[in-house]
Amino acid sequence: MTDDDDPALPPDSKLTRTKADWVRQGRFLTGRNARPETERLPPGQHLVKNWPILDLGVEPAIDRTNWRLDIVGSVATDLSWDWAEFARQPQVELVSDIHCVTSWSRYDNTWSGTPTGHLLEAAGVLEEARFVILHSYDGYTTNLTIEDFFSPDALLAYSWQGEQLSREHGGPVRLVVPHLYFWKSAKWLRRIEFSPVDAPGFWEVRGYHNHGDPWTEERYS
Ligand SMILES: Nc1nc2c(c(=O)[nH]1)N[C@H]1C(S)=C(S)[C@@H](COP(=O)(O)O)O[C@H]1N2
Ligand SMILES: [Mo]
Repeated sequence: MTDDDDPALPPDSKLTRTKADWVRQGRFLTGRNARPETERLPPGQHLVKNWPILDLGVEPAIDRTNWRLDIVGSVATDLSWDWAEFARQPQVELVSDIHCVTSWSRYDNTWSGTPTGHLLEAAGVLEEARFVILHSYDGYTTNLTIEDFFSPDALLAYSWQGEQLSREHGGPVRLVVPHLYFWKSAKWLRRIEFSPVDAPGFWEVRGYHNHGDPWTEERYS
């Protein structure tokens, strides 16, 4: 599968334009530098109890019967999982906090899914792989280093708080990488591409940080 197969991006929404403006303003930067060991809430963040929805404004309706996940690129074996095959992979339950660059954080989210580390073996990720590019059903992309992608608390999640992951939050399956700002956690996952070279994604080419560590306020590049 090539990039030509990616669906076209939806037109800019008001939120997309607002978030692009924040790059220019340096919105929510405090200059403080909290440490996760001593302070649970990263600098410039506030706690919410609800779970806000943030995306490009198009929420693809994919159900488990027509969903597929391809794992391609720097791998020994290309994989293309349908739901039944995904469900046969090892599953874990992990609890983590969400930190969104729009300044909200949400504690204690219980996720179920396949740990990303399982892909190392399942696809035979090659030595040359340095980066992971996530491609989603809405045309969204985002990029991570393999170290961040294979973090022990990262997973391909299909459930949240014991319930099936809803469409608006990225169901059937989304990535969850809790130690980075939540824009790195691609919803409606379609394809995972391992690569020797980096490929900045939707927000990374619009002024957002290539790495996105909330603890050091890597909001903008
Ligand atoms: N496919 C896709 N994934 C995405 C996005 C998106 O627009 N499309 N938005 C990102 C952003 S900016 C955030 S903050 C989180 C929001 O996830 P939530 O709506 O479940 O809170 O999803 C991330 N993953
Ligand atoms: Mo976001």
